[in-house]
Amino acid sequence: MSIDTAEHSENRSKANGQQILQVGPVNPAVAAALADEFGALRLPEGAEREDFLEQHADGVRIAVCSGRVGVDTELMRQLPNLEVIVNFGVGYDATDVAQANERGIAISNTPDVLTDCVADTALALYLDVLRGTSAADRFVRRGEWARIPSFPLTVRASGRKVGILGLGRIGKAIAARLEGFGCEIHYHNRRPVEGSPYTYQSSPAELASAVEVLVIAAAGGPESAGLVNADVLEKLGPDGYLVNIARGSVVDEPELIAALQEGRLAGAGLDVFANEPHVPAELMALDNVVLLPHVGSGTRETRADMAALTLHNLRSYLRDSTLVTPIS
Ligand code: 8YV
Repeated sequence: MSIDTAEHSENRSKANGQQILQVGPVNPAVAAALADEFGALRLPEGAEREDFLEQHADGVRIAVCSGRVGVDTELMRQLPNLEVIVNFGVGYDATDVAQANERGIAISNTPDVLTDCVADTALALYLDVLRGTSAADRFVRRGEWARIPSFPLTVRASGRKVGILGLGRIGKAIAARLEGFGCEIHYHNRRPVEGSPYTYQSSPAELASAVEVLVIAAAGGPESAGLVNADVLEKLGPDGYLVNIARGSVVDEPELIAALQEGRLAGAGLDVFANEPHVPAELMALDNVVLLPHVGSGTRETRADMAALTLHNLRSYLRDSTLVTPIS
């Protein structure tokens, strides 16, 4: 028997699959392990859900979810013996963290393994929205190049003043990449980051006033909701650009749409939206907006690493009630 198989059968003996609940769709490798290795329960959608919970809720100790679905207020209340939430994704804002804290329910997430890919996505959006690469691609595909010899000029991406909202792991990785483009980096964070070489600004509005491009890398959740509001967008101004790879909730989306439509903001590169997968038609209509379907961490390598870390947390909890990467 290989070590791996030995560990798996140990898990199986300790874990009663009826105590593990998969909430919502999860990464295929995680879903396969939950079903085949652990025999976990899966929360059904729709009409069957209440009957299922009546039958199984009391036995559930462990919930495994994606960051997009999380364990919300209502579901957490319906699971009286929940001990731990194993979250696939670095963000866990879809989970009711306040209730989890009150009840002593632990949460794990998947930090670090996705930092590079999310930062790369931020740079892809940065370059695209400033240099108009997606718009230029559309221009070529529409056959317009033959008619109009030159695509409209764009703006220089190198050497800009860029503000990072949220200088955590991902914010720092974005800043490091932007340094390679000769950018001057400013940031706002809940508190100044000790030893940071970048210029601290005391509020999102101060940050927006100081820079030409604002990149949002702050965690989602109640504390950051609506941080990028009408005032911040106004400070960024008609020559300013917004990039968001964090959470749609950090931005006041209707205000962002109004600013873009009225030419009070030069453009936006967005991987995240207020109500995913809904993307407002007003944004789709704008050529100076780059829209991605929340793919920040979406590479084969990173998703495999996130799946492995999710399962590592689950196995660790089953073994000795510890988590490898608990949220701090
Ligand atoms: C994932 C993310 O796509 O990690 C996060 O917080 O937003 C993305 O990496 C998502 O969480 C998967 O559920």
